[in-house]
Amino acid sequence: MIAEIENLVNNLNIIISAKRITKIRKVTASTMLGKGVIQEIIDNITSKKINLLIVNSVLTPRQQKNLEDKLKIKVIDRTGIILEIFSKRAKSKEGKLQVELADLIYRKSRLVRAWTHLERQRGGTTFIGGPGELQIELDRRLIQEKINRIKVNLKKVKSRRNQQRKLRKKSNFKTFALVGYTNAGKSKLFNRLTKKKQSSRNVMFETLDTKTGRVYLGDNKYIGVIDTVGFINNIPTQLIESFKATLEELIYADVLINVIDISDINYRNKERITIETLRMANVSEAKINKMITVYNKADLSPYTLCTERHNLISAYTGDGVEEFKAKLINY
Ligand SMILES: Nc1nc2c(ncn2[C@@H]2O[C@H](COP(=O)(O)OP(=O)(O)OP(=O)(O)O)[C@@H](O)[C@H]2O)c(=O)[nH]1
Ligand SMILES: [Mg+2]
Repeated sequence: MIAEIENLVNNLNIIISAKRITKIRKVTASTMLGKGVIQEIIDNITSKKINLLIVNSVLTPRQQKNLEDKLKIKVIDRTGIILEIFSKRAKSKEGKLQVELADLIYRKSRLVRAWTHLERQRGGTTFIGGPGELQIELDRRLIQEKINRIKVNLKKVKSRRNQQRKLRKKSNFKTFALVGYTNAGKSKLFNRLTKKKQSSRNVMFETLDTKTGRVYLGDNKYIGVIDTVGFINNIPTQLIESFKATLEELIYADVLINVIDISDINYRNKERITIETLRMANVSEAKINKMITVYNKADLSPYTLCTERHNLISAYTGDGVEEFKAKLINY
């Protein structure tokens, strides 16, 4: 899974000068990492002029602070990186609100801010120099007030969504929500099915917002298909908490479709992570049990198309998609 964090980090235009997998036999409570590893990092910092340490794990605020004090450079954990990617991707007002909320919840618990919005506006993700180094302590009360304001705004989003759902119910459509690991090809499949042009790129978390489209199944039958945000291993709980409005779509959808990139050797693991994340998002067991699984990117995999049994498709070439669509009539 080191490739995954590297991918995320590269997406933020951070240059990786050194990386290391370390087996932690005994967690040092104050810094997570032991003395030996810390010394090795210090040596690297000096020899390679490194100014940021990324720990691909969840650090407590105290651990982060202690590491920063020892290393004299910024330290960021997996949650921080994922939140940073999300804030880079958010485009719609709702997406931005939800990401900001996650960011604030994260920061509220931190002793020191990882970096400020001001810094971001000034020069992007530079990590060194700038006002961030002054380690401006954010007034927790101010953060809380901001959190409350965002929550009020998101409530309005929620009621708008409820309204839309009611309309959908009236039209008697069954809705199918595409779920799955980030980059599995949900948006590509959504485009194939609905003939819409949802952005689909080879980057993680391209989609943050929900989009709905209509699909004609023939015989005067239509269904609604929903494209939504992708999941990842160890998804920050702050994101689940703040993306409630988006994730609620999954609770209200009639059927879920788990889109899996079968060309990925880790696909079984990702299938499991998706199910765990759905549970975290309060999706019922009944809905998880009747979830349809579709194996995408068949064009990149050695498996041969056997759509009848496996729902093997390629959203890219279109192979198997019509056959898969035909099966949706039965739900
Ligand atoms: N070769 C191949 N590439 C595919 C296929 N489906 C999707 N892709 C590519 O995989 C990448 C990710 O596709 P998306 O549709 O953006 O994936 P997603 O699941 O929506 O990702 P998030 O929005 O990040 O959750 C894009 O570069 C797509 O072109 C497929 O069947 N075959
Ligand atoms: Mg997408």
